[in-house]
Amino acid sequence: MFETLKTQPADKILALMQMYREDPRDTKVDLGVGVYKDATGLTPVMRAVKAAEQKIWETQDTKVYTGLIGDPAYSDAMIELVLDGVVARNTIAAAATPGGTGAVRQAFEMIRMANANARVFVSNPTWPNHLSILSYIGIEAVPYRYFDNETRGVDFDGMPADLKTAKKGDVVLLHGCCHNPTGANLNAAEWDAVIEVLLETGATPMIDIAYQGFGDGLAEDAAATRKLVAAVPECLIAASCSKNFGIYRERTGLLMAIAADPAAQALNQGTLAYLNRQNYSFPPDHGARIVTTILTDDALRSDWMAELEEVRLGMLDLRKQLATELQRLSGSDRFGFLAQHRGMFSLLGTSPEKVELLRKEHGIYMVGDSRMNIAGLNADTVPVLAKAIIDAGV
Ligand code: PLP
Ligand code: TYF
Repeated sequence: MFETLKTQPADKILALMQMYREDPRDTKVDLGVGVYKDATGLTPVMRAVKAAEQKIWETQDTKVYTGLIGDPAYSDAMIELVLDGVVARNTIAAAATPGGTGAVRQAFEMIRMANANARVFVSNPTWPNHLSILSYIGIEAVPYRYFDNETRGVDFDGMPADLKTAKKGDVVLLHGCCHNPTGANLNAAEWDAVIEVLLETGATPMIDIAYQGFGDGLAEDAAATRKLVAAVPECLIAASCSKNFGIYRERTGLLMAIAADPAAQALNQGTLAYLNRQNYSFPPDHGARIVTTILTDDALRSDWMAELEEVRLGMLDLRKQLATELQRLSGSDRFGFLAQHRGMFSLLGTSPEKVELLRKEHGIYMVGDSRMNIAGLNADTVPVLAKAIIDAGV
């Protein structure tokens, strides 16, 4: 029967990872997949994660099933990390999921269950998985203007105008911070304007927050999410612990559904448990237990925060180095946006041909849309990249 299957398109980001591995040049530079790397190119296990794993190993006396929504202590810890008490706990339903991707997938399924005709408004561009999962489960994706290729900032003339065409029963997907793939983010006043549009249209917001702590700081990166959640009657949040805890392969995420009142919360909570059961019964526990152990232990939490802050500041420093070097080489400020962007990524805003040229001639691997993972750089490769960008005529 399986001869009827069709070949599916590969994930371009993951395919690039493979190409990089196969390139024999020792001068190659990997700016592809969104994984944090230190100056030596390693993705270390964070100190607090190691310590939490040791604590878990020493104290865990069973590996019996958790609940369908995971361990409630994990939900509580993550709700506090993301929302910090801005709405009453009894209005929030939550379920542990396999990574942020699992949370995104379950959120889309919940949307489809609630309204078979729902459309999901997505930024242009957005993380390719958003589009592919929406298409796979049969939800219409409606792009809204987001990236301005002239300024390499947010097109804030276009974005609210497009969001105004959403209706009650539609969903507006927003990146909570550190937009993937562009690195361009809304400022506080622009978030306020988006909240106004959401209130006017009655569309339901969904926030994907996968990089809390990678932009301006843990609290700063959640500020827009907190403000929005406090202002709107209902909201979905898909959170990932892959990046900020560096536990990519443990598959640790949380889906939150915030309702107007506790009665609606109960319905949401039951739906999240039902969806987990349909897809995998119990969500993975090890990563969630690491996160809970860290967040509920003062010493581990502060050590984790300190290491995360080092990671964040390191990426910010690389941004500044790259912008400065490009300013020197180009004699212009046209690359200043690199220092304004936040998170792991910046969209260079150049053509696929130039991206290919950078790969073939210079061994520089960035995603085809010209997304660069800033964490893939170090003090030695910043000048190499800057020179290649100028030589390629970007
Ligand atoms: N959402 C966005 C925007 C992402 O960039 C990612 C990737 O890290 C995720 C969600 C989910 O990642 P994961 O499933 O690895 O937690
Ligand atoms: O955008 C990225 O590079 C990360 C990692 O299917 C990732 O979000 C990439 C592709 C994918 C899942 C995660």
